[in-house]
Amino acid sequence: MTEKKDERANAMTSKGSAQNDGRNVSLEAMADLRVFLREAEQAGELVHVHGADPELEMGALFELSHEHLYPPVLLFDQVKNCAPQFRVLSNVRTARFMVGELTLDAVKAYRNRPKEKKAPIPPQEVNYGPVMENVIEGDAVDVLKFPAPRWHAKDGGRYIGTECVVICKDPDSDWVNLGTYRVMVHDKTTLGVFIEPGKDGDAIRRKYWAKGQPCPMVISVGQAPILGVVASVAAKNGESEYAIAGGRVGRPIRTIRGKVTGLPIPADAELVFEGFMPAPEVDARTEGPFGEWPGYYASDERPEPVLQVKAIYHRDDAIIIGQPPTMPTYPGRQIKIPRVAALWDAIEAAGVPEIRGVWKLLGGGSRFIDVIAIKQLHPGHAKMAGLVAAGCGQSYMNRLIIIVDEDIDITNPAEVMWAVASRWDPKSQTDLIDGCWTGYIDPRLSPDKRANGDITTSRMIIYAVRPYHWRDGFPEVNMVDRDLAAQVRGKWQDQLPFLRK
Ligand SMILES: Cc1cc2nc3c(=O)[nH]c(=O)nc-3n(C[C@H](O)[C@H](O)[C@H](O)COP(=O)(O)O)c2cc1C
Ligand SMILES: [Mn+2]
Repeated sequence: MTEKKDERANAMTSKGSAQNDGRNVSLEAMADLRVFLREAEQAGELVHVHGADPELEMGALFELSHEHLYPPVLLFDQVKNCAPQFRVLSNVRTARFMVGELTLDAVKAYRNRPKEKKAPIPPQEVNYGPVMENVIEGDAVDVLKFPAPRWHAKDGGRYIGTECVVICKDPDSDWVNLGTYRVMVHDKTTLGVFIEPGKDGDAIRRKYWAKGQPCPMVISVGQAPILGVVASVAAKNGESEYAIAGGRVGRPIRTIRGKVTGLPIPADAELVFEGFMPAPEVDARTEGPFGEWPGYYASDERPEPVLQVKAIYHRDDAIIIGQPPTMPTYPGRQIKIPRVAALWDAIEAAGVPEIRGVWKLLGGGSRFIDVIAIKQLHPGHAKMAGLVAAGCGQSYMNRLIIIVDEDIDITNPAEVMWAVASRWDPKSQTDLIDGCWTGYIDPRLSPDKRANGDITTSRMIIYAVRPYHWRDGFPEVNMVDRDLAAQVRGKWQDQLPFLRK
């Protein structure tokens, strides 16, 4: 289909498609988990799993689903030893109809998206929503009756919150913050929440504790996909993720005032816990270990504050989102287009010209290994790109930056390593930088640094580019010209099946 036809097709579905870049998800599916479920079924991406065991079996099935670049959307029902009406839904934000093509063109399209999509729309308070179908208070509160899998073998507990949304409000203003922090089940009325130092949620709870008060808090463990998207990205201080989400889906997010805390709860959330988080001096329990995205249980176990649950709200047949980390070696650990785009933006914002592509090498997850293609304009240009990438705000938990020339297909790991093999002189084309920003879940953070609170590691920049001053004399590449290859493929593929992709 040509681009024009594509646009018309999107317009005719009257679904208000989110993008024109191959994504078919409707805005309403981003705004409503039940609509998402229907569209996943229509797209043929939904797989029902009956009767799986929350003790490691669901975790294993989930992990194996990540052997696929587009993991199936898994709907676990009749979960073993759980009330049959509650369900667990996995792989929402990796569905093919939601993410579209994972290509450099998709990154470019994302960076060029129209500005009006960014204008926030404040949430709208309503009196009733499906989350109020069941209201549980007082002695009836029991978080143990909902499915909470032990996902990885050495997890220190059962985790009900993985891709959840934790809501709290700044005590000194109207600012309501949404953040995704993992949530472990301790007992009937107690949930452990792991909020790393420096996160907005951490700053807010400390303000209450400084006044000698517990922090009012709401945790939603099943909600509109867009709420999970905005909760997992840091917004500017004072900016409401509810409003950002509304802007993205083109309508206000509807909220209900919590009975206990007054906090705004998503009106169509699936399962919500409401209560207070006292200071750790008052109540703290052992949290972790938990299998984390770098592929280790690095943050181990330590005392963390807890949510004392005072009320539970849920839909009759609540759907809990289950999205624990899996090893970054799996294809299903897709590249995050917005994250790559943000790094590209940061490098350009620092004034580095001719960036031709930004990507991540599989194995490094969405942080550890950056690959940047440039068209070298002058001596020192590659160095500029490398140093900015290593030092910009997007460089959290980076280990390695590889700069390559613009002829390298940076989405192909073999080509990237070929550039390293053939254009890099380790001694003269490498920078090592000490004392860079990392996090507690970095497995290479040494025990003594961890103990001292020195949360930094070193990082390396590899300039796998033809040295600028002798680039014209550098041996020529003997690969078939890419345009010629495409032309020949087009001409012959009907007769020669090996040419078909
Ligand atoms: C699936 C998932 C799980 C996450 N788990 C945690 C976590 O347990 N603790 C944490 O501090 N951040 C976690 N994050 C990262 C935070 O969500 C992210 O830093 C976000 O900006 C936090 O919100 P805030 O900036 O409002 O504090 C997770 C992100 C995702 C996508
Ligand atoms: Mn925030």
